[in-house]
Amino acid sequence: MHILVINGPNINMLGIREPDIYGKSTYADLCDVIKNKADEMNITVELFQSNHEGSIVDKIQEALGKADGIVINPAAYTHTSVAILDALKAVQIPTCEVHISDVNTREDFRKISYVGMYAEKTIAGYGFDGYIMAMEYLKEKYGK
Ligand code: CA2
Repeated sequence: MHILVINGPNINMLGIREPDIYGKSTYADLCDVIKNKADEMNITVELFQSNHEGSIVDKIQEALGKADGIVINPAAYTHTSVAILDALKAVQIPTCEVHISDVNTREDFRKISYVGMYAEKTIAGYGFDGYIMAMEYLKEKYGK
């Protein structure tokens, strides 16, 4: 099984600011956690981070026929991007949405998720563990 893990804008800044919300670990730490878990689960992962909406759309389109599942933290684009929603709908790859923080207990604008209108599962507020939970969900449901 092959899973594409996408992280959106500013996730590359993890550990540098706002540790009270997003923790002290860095994006490199997050990548290590995901890669180690993927090895343990006997699945392959590709990690992609971008600050650009169009690059994320391109990556989702390129996943067609390659990825069996997508784990995505669209970051701020969660709350704004119809383009990312449409790309996910176009490729029809099983998708889990992840948020490090609990978006439902923060500002009202973070309660709206366009990606959540396609994702079959949303995991929020579990820190980096949310990515692992999403991989486990996809493996259990679609693993081969
Ligand atoms: O909780 C999450 O994972 C979010 O997707 C993170 C986004 C935020 O816009 C979403 O509402 C919830 C923010 C990405 C990281 O932003 C940073 C900002 C400053 C320092 C480090 C990271």
